[in-house]
Amino acid sequence: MKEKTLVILKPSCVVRGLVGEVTKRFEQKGLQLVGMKMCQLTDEQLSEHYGQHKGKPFFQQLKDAMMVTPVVVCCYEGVDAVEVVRNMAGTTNGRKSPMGTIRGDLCMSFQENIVHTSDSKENAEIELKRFFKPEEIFSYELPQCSFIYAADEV
Ligand code: FUP
Repeated sequence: MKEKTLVILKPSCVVRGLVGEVTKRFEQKGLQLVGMKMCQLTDEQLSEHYGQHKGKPFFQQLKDAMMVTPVVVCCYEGVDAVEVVRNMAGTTNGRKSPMGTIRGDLCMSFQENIVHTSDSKENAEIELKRFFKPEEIFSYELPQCSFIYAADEV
């Protein structure tokens, strides 16, 4: 079944000029871009988004780093999209993330790690609602769909 997931191209991605490189990878993989916008995140949004880290010593620093510049929020759709995108991002620490992953190839940091990706289907739904209005997520035909998936995969 196709599902949707959230990717945030963080300030480290925007400032280092890696937006094209990262989105190219998702495009080449066969994921469908169904939502994309640049926005300035707020402390309130980030307190909710990173709620699991509330009270930890790095919480404010993490939120501040996400507000240094605008970010690009993206919604990608595909079969098992949450897991596929998460695997493409790699592990949290860029210094340890395997080569071939976005973080492994493009960054040296735990926090300044280029992308946020939803970690489960449930969280993807919550996070997409947090950052997109319903009308900002699109539905359109992919003519090449039968070359991306076999008939019984979609
Ligand atoms: P991930 O799902 O890979 O983005 O990782 P987490 O949800 O664990 O972390 C969210 C963000 O908090 C990442 F940018 C890393 C940062 N973080 C720290 O800076 N210090 C920590 O101890 C844990 C997370």
